[in-house]
Amino acid sequence: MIELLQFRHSPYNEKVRWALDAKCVPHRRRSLLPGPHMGVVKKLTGRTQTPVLVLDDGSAIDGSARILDWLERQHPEPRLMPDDPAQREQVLAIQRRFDEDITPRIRRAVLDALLRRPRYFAAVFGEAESRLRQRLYSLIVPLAAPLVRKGNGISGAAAVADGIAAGHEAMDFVAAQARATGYLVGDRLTLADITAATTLATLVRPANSPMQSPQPVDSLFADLIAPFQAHAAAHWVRDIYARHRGASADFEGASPY
Ligand SMILES: N[C@@H](CCC(=O)N[C@@H](CS)C(=O)NCC(=O)O)C(=O)O
Repeated sequence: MIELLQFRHSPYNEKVRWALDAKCVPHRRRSLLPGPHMGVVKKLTGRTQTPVLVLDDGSAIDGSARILDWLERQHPEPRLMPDDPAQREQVLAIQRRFDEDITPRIRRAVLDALLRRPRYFAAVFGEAESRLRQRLYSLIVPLAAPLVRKGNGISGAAAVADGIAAGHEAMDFVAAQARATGYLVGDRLTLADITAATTLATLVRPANSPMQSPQPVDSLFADLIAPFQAHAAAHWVRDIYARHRGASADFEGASPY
């Protein structure tokens, strides 16, 4: 059975989980803790980024866009790409914009707030772990924080402000783009919707996403995401999750299908 090596709280990982679930691809999920994940992932891909999909023959694919491309070819139904070539280009352009610009910028603001609360950080990423392991992990977080900040370009207050600006930019784009049909490209769900919804899920925390837990939300993190909640795009995220995300969004181990 193929295996997804993942972080629980991550837009790129959630994008791949959604596509696997939508296509009912039997798979196993293994949640890794940021930091300790490096040894495991590097052995497979030579890099350290998640998500990683390990195929039945032991080969590994990383990069959410590459994984989605593989999935669309191997498991074409239901289709997450339009048939029309111009619309396909539009979907890929939206995916690129989020993957390469919007998502890393928003992540700076999100990670900054989480790193300031080591226990909450440990709960967010270590929900599948025992309380004791979460506690031990929370003691490492402050030590690793400078490296995490450097690796993600969190260079100071300006980078955090830019991350918040990226959240507003993304929400304005989504609200305008989805106004006509409820979808970002054409009149049905595509990878563009999944990419935008999973990125914005870190700010909106829709039901049925791992980004909704743990509860209660840390107060600093709550302050960060509060200004986004009433935006039309936040309603779009909740609605698209409710209508399209399906019931098996969050599980550890083997998939129920
Ligand atoms: N472009 C990559 C980005 C993946 C990425 O940035 N993953 C982050 C989690 S959100 C990660 O694994 N960071 C840890 C690391 O790079 O060591 C994709 O689309 O999959």
